[in-house]
Amino acid sequence: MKKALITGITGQDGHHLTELLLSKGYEVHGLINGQRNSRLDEFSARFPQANLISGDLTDFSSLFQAVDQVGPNEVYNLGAISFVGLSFKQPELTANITGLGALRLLEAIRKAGLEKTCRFYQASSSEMFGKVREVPQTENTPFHPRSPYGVAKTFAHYTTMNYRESYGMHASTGILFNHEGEYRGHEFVTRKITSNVAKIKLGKIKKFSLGDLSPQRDWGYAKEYVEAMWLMLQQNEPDDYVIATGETHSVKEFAEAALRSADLSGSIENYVEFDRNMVRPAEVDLLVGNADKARAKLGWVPQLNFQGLVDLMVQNDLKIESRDLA
Ligand code: G4F
Repeated sequence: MKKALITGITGQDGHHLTELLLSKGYEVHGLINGQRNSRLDEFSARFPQANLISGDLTDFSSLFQAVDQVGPNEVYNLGAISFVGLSFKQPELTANITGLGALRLLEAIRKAGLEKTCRFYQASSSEMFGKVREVPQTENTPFHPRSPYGVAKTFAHYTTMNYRESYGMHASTGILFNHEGEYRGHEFVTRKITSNVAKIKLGKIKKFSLGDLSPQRDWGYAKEYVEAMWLMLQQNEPDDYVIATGETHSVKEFAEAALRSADLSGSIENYVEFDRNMVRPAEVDLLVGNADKARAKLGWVPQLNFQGLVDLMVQNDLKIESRDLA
């Protein structure tokens, strides 16, 4: 039985990846920082088979102990301060967890003597492209990060490549564009929109607020994106892959699609107010990825289209928001 160790296991991608690996017969281990919270309770209830180990990406000895104790065949580094907005408020913590965390984990694998047997996945991000140098973005597009989060992810990305080249590790990176779904945190714009649209539909609120509506993102379905992570670690050779749909839409278009999905008529101004506090010191204006390499080498193809993703999230939130009305 293959053993996997996942950091950030209670996050959106951790949920989907655990589901996928358990369905494939893996023994799944996950790193948690030891403090109870609602996400952890929800995760434990959903996946009682997963073994949760105390540890933290800021603490090398706990990482070494976890790697040494589990002896994983595959490590997925999904742990991060992943909310870009927060990274501007806590840049040092972001660098420590999101950037140095990857280095500590790779070093823990090496120090445990597993560098030749353990495969490593680094969750890189399209946020590294930032002020984009070309459209669409590929594995060869230069990086120009625009947030402490993007800078930290770029450090972790190059560190992963460096461990691959220096120590021959099977270490791959997935440059994942925005990916969303039913486990998405409410701080991210898509979930903020779909949960508030559901509340409006059910008469709980009349309006909600958003920041800049103009940024464009390449939004895909998280459940499909974790399959790409797994596929990367099944290849003979490690590599770097863009994972994206190839379509881009503005935040405004996402909100309009969500209103449509809930059969709410009228213009967006009837439902959305502007919140200056949500505007970032530097913005990423346009992301759209070219996943041709993943298509050719991994056989990975995105399935759910933009409106399908919006519908899935709105329907999920309508179900959740209806519960306390019953
Ligand atoms: O949903 P977001 O917070 O996602 P963002 O910043 O694109 O980052 C996500 O995708 C990255 C991949 O490119 C990941 F690496 C990262 O971990 C995360 O998953 O914001 C999307 C856009 C931004 O331009 C933001 O300024 O929406 C804009 N926005 C407008 N109003 C808002 C809001 N974002 C949030 N979170 N909340 C608002 O009210």
